[in-house]
Amino acid sequence: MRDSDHYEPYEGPAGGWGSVQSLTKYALEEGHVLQNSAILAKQNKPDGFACVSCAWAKPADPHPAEFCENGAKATFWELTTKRAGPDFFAQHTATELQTWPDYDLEATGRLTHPMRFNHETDRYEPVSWGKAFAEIGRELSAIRADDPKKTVFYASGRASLETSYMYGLMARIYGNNNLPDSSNMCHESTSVALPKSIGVPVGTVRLDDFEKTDAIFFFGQNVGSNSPRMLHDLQKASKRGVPIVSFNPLRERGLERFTNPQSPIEMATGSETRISSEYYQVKAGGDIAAITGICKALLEMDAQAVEAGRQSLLDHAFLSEHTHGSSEFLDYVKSSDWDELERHSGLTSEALTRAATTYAKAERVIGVYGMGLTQHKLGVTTVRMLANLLFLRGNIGKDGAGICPVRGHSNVQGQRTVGISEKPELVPLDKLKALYHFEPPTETGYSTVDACGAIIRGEVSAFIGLGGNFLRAVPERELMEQAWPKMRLTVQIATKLNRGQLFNGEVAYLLPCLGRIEIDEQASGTQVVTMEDSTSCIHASRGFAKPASEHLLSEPRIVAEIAKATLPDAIHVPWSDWVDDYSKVRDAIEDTYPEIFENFNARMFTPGGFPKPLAARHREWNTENGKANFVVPEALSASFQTGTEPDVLRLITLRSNDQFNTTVYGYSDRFRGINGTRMVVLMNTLDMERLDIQNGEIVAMETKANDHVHRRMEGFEVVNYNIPSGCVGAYYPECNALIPLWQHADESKVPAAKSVPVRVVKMQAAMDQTAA
Ligand SMILES: Nc1nc2c(c(=O)[nH]1)N[C@H]1C(S)=C(S)[C@@H](COP(=O)(O)OP(=O)(O)OC[C@H]3O[C@@H](n4cnc5c(=O)[nH]c(N)nc54)[C@H](O)[C@@H]3O)O[C@H]1N2
Ligand SMILES: Nc1nc2c(c(=O)[nH]1)N[C@H]1C(S)=C(S)[C@@H](COP(=O)(O)OP(=O)(O)OC[C@H]3O[C@@H](n4cnc5c(=O)[nH]c(N)nc54)[C@H](O)[C@@H]3O)O[C@H]1N2
Ligand SMILES: [Mo]
Repeated sequence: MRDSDHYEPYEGPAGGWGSVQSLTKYALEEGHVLQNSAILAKQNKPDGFACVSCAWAKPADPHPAEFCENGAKATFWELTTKRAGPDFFAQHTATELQTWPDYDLEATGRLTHPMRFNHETDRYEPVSWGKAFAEIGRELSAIRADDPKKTVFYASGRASLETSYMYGLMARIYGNNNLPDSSNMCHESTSVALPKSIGVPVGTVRLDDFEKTDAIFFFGQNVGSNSPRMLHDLQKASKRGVPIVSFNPLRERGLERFTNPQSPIEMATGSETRISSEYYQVKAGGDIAAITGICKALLEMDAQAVEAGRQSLLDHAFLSEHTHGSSEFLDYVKSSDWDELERHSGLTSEALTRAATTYAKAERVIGVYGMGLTQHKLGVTTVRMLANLLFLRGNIGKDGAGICPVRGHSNVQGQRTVGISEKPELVPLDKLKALYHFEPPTETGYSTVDACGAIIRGEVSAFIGLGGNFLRAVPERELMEQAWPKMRLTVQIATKLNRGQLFNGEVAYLLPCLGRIEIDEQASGTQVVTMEDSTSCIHASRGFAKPASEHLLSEPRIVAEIAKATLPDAIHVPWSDWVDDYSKVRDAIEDTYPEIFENFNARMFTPGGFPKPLAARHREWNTENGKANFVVPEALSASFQTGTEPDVLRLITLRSNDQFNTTVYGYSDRFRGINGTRMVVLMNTLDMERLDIQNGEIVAMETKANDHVHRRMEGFEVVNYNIPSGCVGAYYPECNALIPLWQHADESKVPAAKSVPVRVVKMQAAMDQTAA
């Protein structure tokens, strides 16, 4: 037996000196230190730019440095001095580049020229923008004439409201609703669950609620890595003595303790703030059972209180006036069995009773969550269970309380607001029809999973990617990579090279665009763009840096040029005027969505953003029955039923602290103590003993699925880790080859990336090699 070479437990807090050191390293590697430091001062400021990393709210009264380690990394990564220009592409074939790791591909730097792929030389070659748009337009028109549903318009959640509005409009005039979005792999479970529960598709919490809350319940979100600025809000709450109760299979450091790197005193004295006051290592997919257990304990305590003549612990007035289905839900909870709840959650009844006691003591509770809830078979139900829990004590629609999904990409929520959706019923088609004089398509388009299925079946002819790394982010990687080149046209609008761009249709383009931090000059002058954050506040963002190359075009311009070349019939859309002056796109957004975007151009610089109206915040329920709705869960486990086979484990695919989705910044997952490699599998001692697997051993993983696809990956180093037995952890996107496409959340179709049924398999050959 040998130890893992790549694991050493991390003892420090989140933030602190580690984050300063980590940043200095990136600043040096990516160049431009001084310029970038000046630019960082503008990050997330009312007159500055919105961070390109996470979607967490931007306060109206920002800190002098309103950024975090990972936000600053994202800035350095975009403003790098490295370039992947025509010389680079002349030297490397796509076949060669397919062997490079994700990190190496993006580390080549910013794309500089529009490129067309030449299948004969197996290389990207420079092309003029004019030729590129003309050919893309011809190809798209030909496909449209055959069947407009054969084209997919994907968007990753970074593009601005302006670009997104134009992109969605282009797809609809083209003739389809094939507008899958990264949200389909992410918070779509939220977008399906919350309208049914509370009548809005988004969270109800605003930043100031964190100042008024009495308790925070935190499910399946890794704040220290994925939304570190939120640690400021949590730290302040903790210092007020607010309990923070976390449910997560892993003991994530950011959820445990934090040293604010922006506080000189904390840095000098090394003082830390506890974040979680209670920490429950729930099993993957165990949250439905955990929440049922909390509710059960609450009911037991309530019965005792009432019997003793004390006040009830439930908010009966709220339940009767505002909700539907409470008695069915309470009956369900009462009839649930503690043994079953313990088995499915992996938590004891004592632990769940402790959490319930904290819940019962607090007048105002916020429920926060992330991918740990949404990326499961019953992801939609799990989100609704959290709403159920909040309903019991009237914790929606009052100050200091509410539900808080922490969104992913910096404008992913906003893209949905302005029409990027495969679901036409969510878009004001009548308005679009009146404004632009066309017949909008009414058939539901492809979600991400549906688009993948159609690509695998050979039913898609063209794929346009507005940002992102679709092929690397989706499940079923091997089938997808085989099917992808069979498309006629693939176009990627991007800032950096990634693996998805190395698999190409017969005609393929790589179109480089400005990043959000860069100055965007158009005919009317320097432009600003807008986005919506996780708390539904809408902000302007102004670029400050010199563009990476003089050949870059802005995203609105690229979308407009493709639209003009493809849709000669769209004579009522002023594409060119919009590009000349983005404020005119904002006027169009306002005309289309007057309730949300009233006075848009005037309000976009409001410090902290201007809020989107949210009926649920005022206890108005825009649901079918006009009530907030309880749900009775269909099962206690949110995961796929893996049967009784003990060797089938639930694989949780994880993000490290050194990546943004498929963008790998480096190989240091500092808080988890994993360094130098991403090919690890985190395993519990009991599972290792049962399967006779040693720490540091190199193993394979195979998916347990009753279909005919053999999904296997080799070369994972086992790290003996504090993770519930029956669960293993490994990194996304490396593991996506193991996720069956059909293994997604019911209703929302979010790939079930947090519990893939796998077997960990010994690799005899590899072991012998290690021993030798
Ligand atoms: N630096 C950085 N920031 C990011 C991103 C990034 O990659 N890097 N990605 C952005 C995007 S697009 C998104 S969507 C968000 C993602 O941010 P998160 O929502 O935090 O997503 P993950 O890191 O995938 O997983 C969240 C946590 O869920 C836990 N978990 C897994 N399974 C379960 C379960 O069954 N129950 C519970 N209770 N917990 C579980 C995991 O241990 C992990 O801590 O972050 C955004 N911000
Ligand atoms: N197994 C597993 N799979 C997952 C997840 C998981 O937790 N586990 N998470 C899912 C989630 S939550 C998400 S959101 C998806 C992410 O899926 P995507 O959003 O498709 O992927 P990203 O990795 O964010 O995309 C990175 C690329 O975006 C491009 N880019 C960066 N900035 C810009 C810009 O300003 N403009 C343009 N045009 N391009 C830009 C760069 O070329 C970069 O290579 O992955 C999903 N897949
Ligand atoms: Mo996401």
